[in-house]
Amino acid sequence: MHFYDCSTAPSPRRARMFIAEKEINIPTTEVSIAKGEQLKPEFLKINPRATIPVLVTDEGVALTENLAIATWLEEAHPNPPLMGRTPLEKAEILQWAAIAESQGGAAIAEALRNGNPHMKGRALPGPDNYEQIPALAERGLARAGRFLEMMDERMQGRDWVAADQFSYADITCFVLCDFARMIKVRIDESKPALNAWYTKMKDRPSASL
Ligand SMILES: N[C@@H](CCC(=O)N[C@@H](CS)C(=O)NCC(=O)O)C(=O)O
Repeated sequence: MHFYDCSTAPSPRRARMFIAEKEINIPTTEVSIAKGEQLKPEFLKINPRATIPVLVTDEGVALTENLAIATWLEEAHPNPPLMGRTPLEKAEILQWAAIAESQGGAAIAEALRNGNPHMKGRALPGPDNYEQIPALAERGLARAGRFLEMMDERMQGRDWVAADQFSYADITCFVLCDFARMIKVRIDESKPALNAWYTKMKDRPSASL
């Protein structure tokens, strides 16, 4: 196996946390998005869609989506279970990861990629260049704020995001909530339930990698 990581980006951080929580050692290569290494021919041979993370399996298959990486690792290394044990647990975990991606991750990316002058012409990840749309930056900012409010509501009276256990859903929600800092949307005492869970998540050794 080989893992392609980028220490500054949220999607690879999700996979990195998942691997760490599973206590698996995988040889890793850092791909710097800041230096544009994801667009170099060497990397495009590994993932033509030019995104990170990538986990290349022993069979040589490149898994380029967090869900694929997590699902595959869970099958190969079932303990500790991070994708749920019962059908309902599995469904709830996938549901909350999907909600976080569409309501949180997409909103934050919209705000950051359409508003940051360093991302001019790179409004979407991937091999093609897209121009920024300033109105999307504004909309993304508003949606990211709503995402944190929704997460605060979700965390009221619960320890974990889904299925009453630490899971892939917590990793996804934590990384995306944390990444909202990049657009100056922060978790604070105004969201006590979210803040308590976020503080607990931040203390996990996998969160500091
Ligand atoms: N759906 C993918 C998303 C991968 C993705 O968009 N990665 C971003 C970093 S967070 C990337 O590679 N960006 C490259 C770029 O900005 O050019 C996943 O689940 O991991």
